[in-house]
Amino acid sequence: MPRRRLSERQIARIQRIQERRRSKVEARAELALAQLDDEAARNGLIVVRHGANLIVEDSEGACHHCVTRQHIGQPVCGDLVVWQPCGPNAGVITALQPRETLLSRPGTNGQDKPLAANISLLTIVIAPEPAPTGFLLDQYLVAAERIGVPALILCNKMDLLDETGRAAFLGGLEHYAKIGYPLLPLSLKQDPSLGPLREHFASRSGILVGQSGVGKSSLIKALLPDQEVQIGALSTATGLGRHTTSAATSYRLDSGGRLIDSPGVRSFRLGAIERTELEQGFPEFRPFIGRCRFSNCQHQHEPECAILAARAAGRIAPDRLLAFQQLAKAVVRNPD
Ligand SMILES: Nc1nc2c(ncn2[C@@H]2O[C@H](COP(=O)(O)OP(=O)(O)OP(=O)(O)O)[C@@H](O)[C@H]2O)c(=O)[nH]1
Ligand SMILES: [Mg+2]
Ligand SMILES: [Zn+2]
Repeated sequence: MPRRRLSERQIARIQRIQERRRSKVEARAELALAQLDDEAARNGLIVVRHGANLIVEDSEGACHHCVTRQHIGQPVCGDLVVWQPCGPNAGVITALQPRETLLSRPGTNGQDKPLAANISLLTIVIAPEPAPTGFLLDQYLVAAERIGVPALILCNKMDLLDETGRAAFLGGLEHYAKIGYPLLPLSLKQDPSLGPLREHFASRSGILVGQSGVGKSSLIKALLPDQEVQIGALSTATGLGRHTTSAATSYRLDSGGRLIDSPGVRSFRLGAIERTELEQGFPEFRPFIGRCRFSNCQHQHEPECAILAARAAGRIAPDRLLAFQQLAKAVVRNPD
């Protein structure tokens, strides 16, 4: 269905309604707080956020429905917070702890929207079906480099390919492993135990990202059979609609690590970034950066371009250079 464009008046009206709603929640939070004493303040972790409603996990693993005070910022999944209980399994978030990392994606208004906080491993899930599109993988890898966390590439649903198809699929990705992004082929259908995967997540704070339908939630469900996780099978009750993940949700692993399931995307766009930042997002480019003849080299077809020379020498994969060139056109702020 084509998306309807809203008039400025309609947008202003929606904003006023949202503001009213926010003030109501804020008033509720303040009222609850007025009746509490500071001594009750506790630490917690945001499990999931649905608009103004958040679920906070306490240090014993129990979950509480919380509202938040507006002026403390926007807590997101994975954030560490201070909260005060008010009533059974309910509370008010009163402070946001400093974040170690923050993964964002651009919102519809052009501003970055925080997705998950404090992650220490970005896991990009791909599959033969739905087939990878639009340099999504490369964009996520740039995002990982920007926030300084390691990335892991999970190739799920390998059961859908025969031996030749599998060799072709994985062969096309081999260069990622060479530049330091581990590649883990798996099939939940054939090996639901996920042995090698568990090791990667042990005592880390991981997130699964990627296209809708690649099996992110299924992977979490297989790791945590006792938890309720929404899997995208067709609804058996109605035959309509898919249980696709709607909000980033954090799960506690037995190993002490955590894993965040995130809503699938059709495409991911890095927010507008500088060319130098995009270049740094391709770690295999780094030895060659600053060595081109022109200081503002676009690495397209300029003479004496060190990046093009590195591709010709087999030190940069052609697909990665192509991804860089496409992304440079799409996301670089003030391209010259
Ligand atoms: N053949 C095959 N199917 C799988 C495998 N893993 C998951 N699936 C199926 O893929 C479909 C989508 O799985 P989900 O786990 O909901 O995918 P998701 O990535 O969480 O999707 P979103 O929540 O929309 O982002 C389900 O029907 C799963 O049963 C696998 O290894 N092989
Ligand atoms: Mg899902
Ligand atoms: Zn160049």
